[in-house]
Amino acid sequence: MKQERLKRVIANMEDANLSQIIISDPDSIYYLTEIGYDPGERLLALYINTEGQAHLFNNHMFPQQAQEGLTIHLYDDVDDVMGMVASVIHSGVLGVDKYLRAKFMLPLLDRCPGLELRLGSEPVDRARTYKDDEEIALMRQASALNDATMEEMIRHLGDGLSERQMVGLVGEAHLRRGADVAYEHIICYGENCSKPHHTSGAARIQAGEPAIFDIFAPVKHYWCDMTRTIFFRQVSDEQRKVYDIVAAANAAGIAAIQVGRPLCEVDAAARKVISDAGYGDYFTHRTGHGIGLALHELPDCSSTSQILIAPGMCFSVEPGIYLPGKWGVRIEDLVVVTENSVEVLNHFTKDLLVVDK
Ligand SMILES: [Mn+2]
Repeated sequence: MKQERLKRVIANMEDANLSQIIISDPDSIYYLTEIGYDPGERLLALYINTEGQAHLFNNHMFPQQAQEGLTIHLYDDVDDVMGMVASVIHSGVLGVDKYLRAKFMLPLLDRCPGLELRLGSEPVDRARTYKDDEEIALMRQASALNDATMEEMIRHLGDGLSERQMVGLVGEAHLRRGADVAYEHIICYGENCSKPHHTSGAARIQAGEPAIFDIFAPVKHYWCDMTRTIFFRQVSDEQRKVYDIVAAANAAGIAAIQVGRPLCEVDAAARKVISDAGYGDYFTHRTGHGIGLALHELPDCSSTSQILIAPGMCFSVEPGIYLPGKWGVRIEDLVVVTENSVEVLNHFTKDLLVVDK
């Protein structure tokens, strides 16, 4: 067990008035035990209570790792696993996280009459929001891998590959450099750049079009995520203008990061640059999202986020302008907040690039 992290989770449980919780989010289980995988339809669950007891329910076919302070309950596919869970919980209130499936939760209620369930994701999610030094080092490592991959990939822009083929090529490069898995990146060309969450398809790039490379992958469980917009062969005056506005919005968002201030101010700073330039209607999403063991996690960096910026937070700053029927530009970096400043985890250039071949 990661004892320091467990202490923080227990403190958060006390704040939330929860004496016991069941965690089924594999990332949260990994956070505390370094055991974490997608169990498919089977149960992988970690029970903890404020006395510091921890029980892991794990199918015997999956990875195990005995560790101090953790009781591991192995089960077989024919065992009554929810009966095993029921045998460790106390009566009263039980926090369950947002991912515990109804097929486990309802049988648990059947076995424990009078048990009161409450949403109990917050104690771990809040702990995960403030990365420790070990996690920050892993976030740096993941983004360094992403920087190198971006550098390599944009050289292939003129190879005639479809968006979908480019997704595959980026995935191979990520794996070759040490990513855990190849992921479904967002790669778009031309008009598809006007759709922030375009599904990469058959389009091939033409001269004068931008290409958006929004590439992400977990590396030793911690995610990188970066976006650059690159132009192919030529760039129009309007494209250059929009690019400069988005780059300025990205810089303004990063400059607004200040410990103790709410995250909505980061969104407001980025948004103001785009609105002042007359493109406010075309910046259609929040400025950023927290990232770590999950690609999207706390803290939210949107216009309504009152979460106060604090050391250890990692999140993206990714403003964009999307012109329907034409094209779009997005520029995304990850940042980590430190005691006295902000460290930008991505170092790949944000200068406007025109790739010729
Ligand atoms: Mn992102």
